Amino acid sequence: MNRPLPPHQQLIRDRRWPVVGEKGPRGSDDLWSLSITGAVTHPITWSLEELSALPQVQRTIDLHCVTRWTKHDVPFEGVPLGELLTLAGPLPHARYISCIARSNRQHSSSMVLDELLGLEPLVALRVYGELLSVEHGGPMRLVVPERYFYKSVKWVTQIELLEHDRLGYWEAEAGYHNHADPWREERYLASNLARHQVQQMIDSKHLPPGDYRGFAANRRDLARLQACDALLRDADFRDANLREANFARANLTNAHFNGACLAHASFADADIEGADFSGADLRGANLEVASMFGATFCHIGPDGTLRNPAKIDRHTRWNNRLFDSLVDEQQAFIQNQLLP
Ligand SMILES: Nc1nc2c(c(=O)[nH]1)N[C@H]1C(S)=C(S)[C@@H](COP(=O)(O)O)O[C@H]1N2
Ligand SMILES: [Mo]
Repeated sequence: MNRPLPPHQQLIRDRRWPVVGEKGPRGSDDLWSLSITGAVTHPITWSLEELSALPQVQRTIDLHCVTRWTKHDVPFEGVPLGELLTLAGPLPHARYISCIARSNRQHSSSMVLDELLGLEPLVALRVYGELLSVEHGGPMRLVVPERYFYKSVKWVTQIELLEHDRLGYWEAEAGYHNHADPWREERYLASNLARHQVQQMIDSKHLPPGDYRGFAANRRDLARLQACDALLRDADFRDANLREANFARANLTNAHFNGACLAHASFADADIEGADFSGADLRGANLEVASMFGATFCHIGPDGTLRNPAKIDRHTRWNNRLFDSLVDEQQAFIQNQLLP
């Protein structure tokens, strides 16, 4: 059974899926409730007990994380958000919906109301027949089918209807696309870096700590680049010369390193979730990273053939503990390269 995957996603076959983003709510032992507020005729609050007593439905949903992993057929149970909203009665000018978490940073994400309802989202309380675990959003989380998983707010406690949109946490902080359709690969908004800024930093080969999302440096000569602590989500380093570059602690989520020379480069404690290293030269590189879910080191054709394998040698350093966080095919590829 080979169901199609959205573009550039990898399939997780385990029953477990990774914990992404915040790990827990604020005040986890206090009483839980869910409120619908804002542009509605009847603002309502349900306690967790009241929510659990409402009719529960089961929906089997595919999860698509923006950091390139997909997990099929996860059976969630809970209350359809649409039914809760009907009880609250959205006012005619309510066009957007913001879902707010009970977490330290008041995490939130928003969507166009009609569009969200069309996707039949769930306020989920259970998964695989058991209560949601805390790190996966228990006791209650939103689950939005057909959108990248960042729209599915964990520990949801308030749902606010709005006339004007209010960007969510990842959308505002990380430049994640506000529409988030995985089939159209709506991962990021375009970078807002000006070309002359990029050129200046390329010339100096120095990126002071800062936000360089979508940094366009493909084919550039950036040997010995200093980019410690830089935020380089979705950066384009394809076919660049990055020999001995230093990316210590950088955030390189979904960065593109295809075909780059990274010999003796350092990624110490960096985040390379969803980054693509296919065809890159990683000989002597330090990949003792902090996190690498969804990273790619070679492409695998439909018939199982390897395409564009990264060059790895026995001087490439790994955080072996994290091999488990790669999908099976990527793990197997690296382990084969490490055999004597
Ligand atoms: N409160 C809260 N909800 C959140 C996030 C977060 O950081 N805080 N991260 C989002 C992202 S990016 C993803 S991929 C999913 C991860 O859910 P999981 O930890 O169950 O995999 O939750 C989403 N909901
Ligand atoms: Mo995500």
